[in-house]
Amino acid sequence: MASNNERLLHDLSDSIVNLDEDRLRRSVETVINSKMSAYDALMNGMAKGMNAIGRMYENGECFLPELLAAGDLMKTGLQMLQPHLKAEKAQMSGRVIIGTVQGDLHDLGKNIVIAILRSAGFEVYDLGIDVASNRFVEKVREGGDILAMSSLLTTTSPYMREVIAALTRTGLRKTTKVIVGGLPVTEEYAREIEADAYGKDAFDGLAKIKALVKDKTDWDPS
Ligand code: B12
Repeated sequence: MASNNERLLHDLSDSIVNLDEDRLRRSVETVINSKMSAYDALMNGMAKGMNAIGRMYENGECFLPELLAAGDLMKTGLQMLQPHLKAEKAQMSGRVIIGTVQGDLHDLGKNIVIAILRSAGFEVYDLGIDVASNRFVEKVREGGDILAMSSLLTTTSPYMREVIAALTRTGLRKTTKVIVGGLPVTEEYAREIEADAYGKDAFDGLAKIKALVKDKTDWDPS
């Protein structure tokens, strides 16, 4: 028999797949009043539903408006859960500039990364989606310790290399740590494009960013 937690995760996933906002809100309220972690609800409930409706879309079982509506529901759920996301506070905080790279409109994963970073005490500036390299560079120049980039498409992940090259050209690479993440990105790819770190998911990203900030603070450029 399914446990209460399993049932709740299933409800979260199912309400995304069936675009049922009332059921999603009720399920999220139940999570908030239960012992389940908000992150578990997000990743093992809602994100599973998102991936399931993505597969349905690929198989022609639903259409783009449904996929987009499911994305909006993910955002609603994330907003409700955000105050309840608990991450161990970072000992040293820093300013993170984040965005989804040019040509790419996927932001659900990036938004989860932002929510986790904020809950750990980081100041995060979100450049949004479809971000060109000059916008990343401008924002880093205004003051950023970490540049974080997201890409969900194999066609857009190479753009991360361009952004890193632009940072190098402008002399900002020396003082900025770069982390990359998203579905087609791997540890190996991050090394290849000379990023400083790769984050598999939001909590891995948080751990890597904490380490990068420590590295940056320990490092004396003189
Ligand atoms: C939802 C979705 C969409 C939505 C996006 C809505 C939105 N607001 O984001 C819409 C409908 C707009 C869309 C459009 C398209 N999509 Co789409 N989409 C998806 C889908 C189903 C889910 C992605 C998602 O949100 N997952 C849930 C989140 C929580 O997970 P996540 O994004 O992976 O993020 C986690 C980690 O990756 C990581 N992470 C992510 N970013 C970062 C950054 C940092 C710094 C760190 C540390 C970590 C990190 O942490 C996150 C949380 O743990 C995927 C399929 C899939 N299984 O992923 C396809 C998918 C990504 N899409 C795909 C495609 C092809 C497209 C389109 C080209 C479709 C088309 N033919 O029009 C367009 C492209 C539009 C564009 N220019 O970007 C392909 C990509 C294939 C490829 N090899 O490139 C996929 C894989 C589907 C498939 N199997 O074919 N899509």
